[in-house]
Amino acid sequence: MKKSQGEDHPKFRKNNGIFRSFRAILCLFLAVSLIAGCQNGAGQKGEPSILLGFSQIGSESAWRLGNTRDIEEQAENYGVSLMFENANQKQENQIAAIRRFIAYQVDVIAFSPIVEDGWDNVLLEAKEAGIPVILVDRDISTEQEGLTTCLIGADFYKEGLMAGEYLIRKADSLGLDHLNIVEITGTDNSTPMRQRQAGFADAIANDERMVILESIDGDFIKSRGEECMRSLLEKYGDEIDVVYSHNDEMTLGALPEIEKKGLIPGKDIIIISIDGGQDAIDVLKEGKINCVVECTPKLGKEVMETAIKLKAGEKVEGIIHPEEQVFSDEMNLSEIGPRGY
Ligand code: GYE
Repeated sequence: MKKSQGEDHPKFRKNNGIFRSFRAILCLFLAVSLIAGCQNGAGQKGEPSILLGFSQIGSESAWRLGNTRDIEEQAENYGVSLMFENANQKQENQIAAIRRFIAYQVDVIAFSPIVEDGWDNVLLEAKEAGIPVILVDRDISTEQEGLTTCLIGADFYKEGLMAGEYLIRKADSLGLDHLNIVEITGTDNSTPMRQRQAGFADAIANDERMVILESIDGDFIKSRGEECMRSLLEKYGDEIDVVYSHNDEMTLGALPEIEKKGLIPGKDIIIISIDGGQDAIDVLKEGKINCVVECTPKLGKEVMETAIKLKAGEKVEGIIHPEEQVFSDEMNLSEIGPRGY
């Protein structure tokens, strides 16, 4: 082939070399950015990459740890880049985390509000920044419109109802005509606390056998469950017929206190719990808990699917409640499989 003029000139050869290495560097750069793009959240099925800021409440329970694990696993499955922050049980830490997400210009913010009040300012800031917000697990209380896009979490009122309905069936089956109930509640002013209390109260409202002696704040924490049970036993002794506890952690804290008083949980006192984590199910199988209403922490799949839709500007459902069931001494307990949290 005819060489163009001057092609063999040393200067040209040199330039050609530079061009070749430039091309090689360019190819390398493109390849690296492509790989980085895939790892950085380009979805498996070619969805656009998305950055999700998630503010978790803390690590107070097996439920919460299971929820965190699930969010992290599902973010990976869906190719969503996750900025995860743990607020260690403090609302101000959650507010600061949301402000960092806004400053970082994440695509979507998701968070589990520890309590219902006090979110307006920070959520208005997110709205002004044009960042959609997903409520995970718990709800907020606000007069403002359009601060959040949707709520993905359990129907806590229904959980409370199911707990109350179980108790009515249990009283019927034992032929009891009076039951003194103590209630150990979750974090004051949190959605699960308010609704689990309301659902339970409504379920037993028309049953004259049921008397709630006291509701006491156990903050969803095991050590608080222990303290609450100790003080309830000091106050009411063996008058207590039923313990209705808003989560497994507090239940597991309360049981040894009952045993220390020489009473047998599950027999002398009917024990009702909520969550359905492995530890509580094991104790249910031992007979020391009578009923556990399930509350699943596995919300990650819905959170990721919703975040991807929001990033794409699509409409999302206002409320997503997972299906839940009741585990109790009315059923064949060997049928309950591993819980995964
Ligand atoms: O029941 C409790 C956790 O908000 C549903 O919070 C959640 C509750 C859950 O700490 O164990």
